Amino acid sequence: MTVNIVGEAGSQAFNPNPVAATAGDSVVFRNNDVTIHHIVLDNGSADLGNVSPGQSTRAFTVSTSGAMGFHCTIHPSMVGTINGSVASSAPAPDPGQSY
Ligand SMILES: [Cu+2]
Repeated sequence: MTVNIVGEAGSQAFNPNPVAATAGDSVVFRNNDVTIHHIVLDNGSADLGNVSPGQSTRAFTVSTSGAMGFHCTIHPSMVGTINGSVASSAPAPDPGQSY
């Protein structure tokens, strides 16, 4: 999935934001802004490097569920969140069953 970088206005800099992802998804950031950006995950698990206008970062894989923050090292006000969820493989519980 692609997260677009659309400006430098804080949480408005990314679209979508927050990003809904499933563990195992690959995410890239595409720079649709007019200046260079450098996206990293807040927890340090991924540094996607500088990305020029019109370019995309390398992909990284969402490995965990829960909220993961990211930001731009060049413009620290640019912040966003990836909300990871685990792919559901279990069948839904039978609504007729009593416990
Ligand atoms: Cu930036």
